[in-house]
Amino acid sequence: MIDFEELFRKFRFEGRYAGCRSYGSGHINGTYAMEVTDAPVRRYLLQRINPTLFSDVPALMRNIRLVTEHIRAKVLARGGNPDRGTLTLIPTTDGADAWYDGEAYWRAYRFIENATGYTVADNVSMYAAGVGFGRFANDLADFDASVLTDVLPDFHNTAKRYRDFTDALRRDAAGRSGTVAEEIAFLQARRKYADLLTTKIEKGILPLRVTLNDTKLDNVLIDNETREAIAVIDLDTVMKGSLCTDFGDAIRFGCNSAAEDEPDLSKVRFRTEHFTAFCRGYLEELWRTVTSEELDSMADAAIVITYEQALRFLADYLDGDVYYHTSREGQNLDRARTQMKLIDEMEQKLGTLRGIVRAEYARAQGEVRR
Ligand code: ADP
Ligand code: GN1
Ligand code: MG
Repeated sequence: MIDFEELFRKFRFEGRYAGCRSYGSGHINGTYAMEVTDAPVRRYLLQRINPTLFSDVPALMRNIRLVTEHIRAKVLARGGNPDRGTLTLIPTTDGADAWYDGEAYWRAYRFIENATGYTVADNVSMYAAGVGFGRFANDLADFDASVLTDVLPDFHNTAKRYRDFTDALRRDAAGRSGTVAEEIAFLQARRKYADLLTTKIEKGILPLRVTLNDTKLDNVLIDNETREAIAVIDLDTVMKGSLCTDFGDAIRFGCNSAAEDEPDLSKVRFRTEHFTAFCRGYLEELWRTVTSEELDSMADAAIVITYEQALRFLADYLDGDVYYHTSREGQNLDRARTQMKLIDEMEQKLGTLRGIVRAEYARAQGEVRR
């Protein structure tokens, strides 16, 4: 049992402890809303950082502090509210970024109220997410990526993810490989995707920038009233990477008409109008920054990153569900299958998707110049 009242005393919170409940839909950390009374704020966001995954939490927290300070200055410079425009860390009573309980680190943020992280998108939230992630990339365009620690090396190295998948298959730790022959064959037949982005990054064709590396739609908070993007959250994976990876991951998640773990595949469709909406917001923010190689790789990156995620989900299913939080049997397999359905649809529409990227880029240029 976690003693939340004791945890409350470890941070420089205002007010008095009034309760704590599990919160949000993340797959990695333990997230809680800590309620307080007698304070100007109603609650704080408290997280138990996944200790199996993150071995160097002080370095990770330093990354987050540096990046949020940088964005904070940008938000202030454009006259915005920095308490809503980025995450604000609440220090521990000792002035540290996180508190260690002997097993795991805990951290706390200001709670960004009246905002939602969507798990299934509509057009408006996809456009807003495009703006939010695009602005994030722009705000960090002048940030020196070399000062950040690579907390999860090879995180978006698809070739490495393919090798990990092959290892999981060989181990077959949960004895499940015989039941997913069709899924395994689907991924093996598309082996070419494993090298597509990785090679371009290694050769320097795609430049390295500061990227989020986890641009799920629910990692950008959208204002409940204005429906505008407020802040990008979930900064654990901020590292150097390619813009195409962030773009592809956002499309993978946001263009799905159903939830990531939807068991009924007839509900899972790739929403081309969401693709257009995201490109619009993203390129309105980033058209001055993107290179023509990045533009040319964006639509393909959506397939590659969806493929990478399918490898990861299926590998975790084969391993016996040890990485992603699951709440039911077969959830990681359902997740892998939704990714495969999306890949199949994107493959059929690839020409159209490439055209949309170009058209939205031209539109963004024209809109701003007009
Ligand atoms: P995970 O790494 O497990 O995905 P996140 O950092 O994304 O964890 O947090 C989980 C959820 O908690 C988010 O999807 C979002 O809904 C919510 N959340 C996170 N930080 C804040 C915050 N500062 N204010 C309000 N909600 C937040
Ligand atoms: C995890 O933390 P969360 O739920 O935003 C994962 C991502 C995956 C995603 C799939 C650190 O994201 O890489 O794309 O699940 N994060 C980590 O839903 O592994
Ligand atoms: Mg998250």
